[in-house]
Amino acid sequence: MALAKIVYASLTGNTEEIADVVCEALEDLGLDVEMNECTQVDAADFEDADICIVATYTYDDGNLPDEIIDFYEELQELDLTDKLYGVVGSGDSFYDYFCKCVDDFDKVFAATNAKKGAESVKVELAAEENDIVALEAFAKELVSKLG
Ligand code: FMN
Repeated sequence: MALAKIVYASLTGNTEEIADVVCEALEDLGLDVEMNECTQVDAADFEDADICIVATYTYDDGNLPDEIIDFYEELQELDLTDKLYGVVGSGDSFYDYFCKCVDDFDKVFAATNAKKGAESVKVELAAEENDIVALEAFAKELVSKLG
């Protein structure tokens, strides 16, 4: 059975809920899923996964949350050829750089040679019904790309 790993950063819970939605959707599609907070795992753990997913919020002026910086830097060192990846996250459009960290992780994943399995999903604060639909579609799209 294919294995998906979801790594998330979440200060006030919005991104964790988003990660939960993706996790449940992938499980419903028959995958094994491991979900961990970003300080509890190494980026190299993605080497054992078929699908690698990051869920992150964006902090001040479009900066990465402090707690995910080490993970982000480790990810830059990896070769994830033959893996699928996807990125989701929460932000607040009140700020200039809405969900910028989602795009930052997208770029880093692309540089690892992983293949983008689904378009990123950016959520305004907490996920609402339309976001849940988009997150479930994201999961389905990723699974459809498995070889
Ligand atoms: N959201 C953005 O999209 N871009 C930002 O630059 C940004 N800066 C923030 C700075 C501060 C001090 C705070 C408190 C929030 C900021 N946000 C920004 C909004 C958070 O990303 C948003 O509240 C998100 O839902 C938090 O996710 P969490 O509940 O998983 O911690």
